[in-house]
Amino acid sequence: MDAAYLEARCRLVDAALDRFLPKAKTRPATIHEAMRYSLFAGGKRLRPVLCLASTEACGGSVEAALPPAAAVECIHTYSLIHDDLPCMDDDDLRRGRPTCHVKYGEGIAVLAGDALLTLAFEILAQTAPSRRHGVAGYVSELAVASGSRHLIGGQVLDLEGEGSDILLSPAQLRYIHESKTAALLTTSIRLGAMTANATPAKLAALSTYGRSLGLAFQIIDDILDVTSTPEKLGKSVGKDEATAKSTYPALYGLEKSRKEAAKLTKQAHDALKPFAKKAERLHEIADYLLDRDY
Ligand code: GRG
Repeated sequence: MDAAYLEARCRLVDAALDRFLPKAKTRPATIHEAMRYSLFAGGKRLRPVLCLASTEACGGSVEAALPPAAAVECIHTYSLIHDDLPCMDDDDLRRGRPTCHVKYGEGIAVLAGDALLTLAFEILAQTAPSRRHGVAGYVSELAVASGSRHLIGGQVLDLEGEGSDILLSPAQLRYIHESKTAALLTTSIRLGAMTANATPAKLAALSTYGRSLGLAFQIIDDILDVTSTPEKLGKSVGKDEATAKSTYPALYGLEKSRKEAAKLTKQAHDALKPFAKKAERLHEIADYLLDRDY
């Protein structure tokens, strides 16, 4: 992956987020500070970068895709803040910093998550419609991916599986990964394409890419929980094993999990055939995610 491209994209996304977010001093300052604290803590910006690369693959303008790119990062950050709360995963470290509730208290952390969730839709509503896709379509796309059938639904199943000493079946595990991880990644990609007036056929191909990429991404995330360090990842590690959580490494072992991630990444590449050279960045991102060590 071209590091200069990634850095430039992250800078563009960060500048857009800074513009879209209320200033830290806007009253009541605590909530705006807390939102900014978690949002600007150094995430990989994977979802917005995918959104912009997908726009490029469809021949659209990166500028026009900045609102959806910022919106998906707000949703993602909200989900991390809430996932780290004591009533969920109870984590102290995220993106290399104390988690939002450790820094600001639980009440403010809940509200900072809520505020980022609602702000995401405020930002998304500012996206210009394309010929085939209107603002209602954008809003519906993000609402469905973030709602009880996908992002939140996956978290519910994860919560219900906690404390159980029975490993989930492969189909159940895949369903959780699809809901919790792949759905928002796919929607980030689809929104970028929608702003570029993508045809239904292109959207279908990008959905296949997103689903395969999202599943591979989650498997690698689970592998890194076993093999990496908090210094590298900026979050706690080893928790899955300690809590006997059902993950790919727990079900299949590390080697088989790596093979599955590689197979899914190949499927992601294959889905991009209709885009030929235009999908170069999407291909690079898929390889970069498979090979990452953080
Ligand atoms: C709505 C509370 C709530 C949760 C939804 C998304 C989610 C479920 C929980 C967040 C924690 C988690 C393990 C999510 C799975 C997806 C994933 C691996 C997130 C980490 O994403 P990265 O690596 O993070 O892109 P950065 O910090 O780089 O943005």
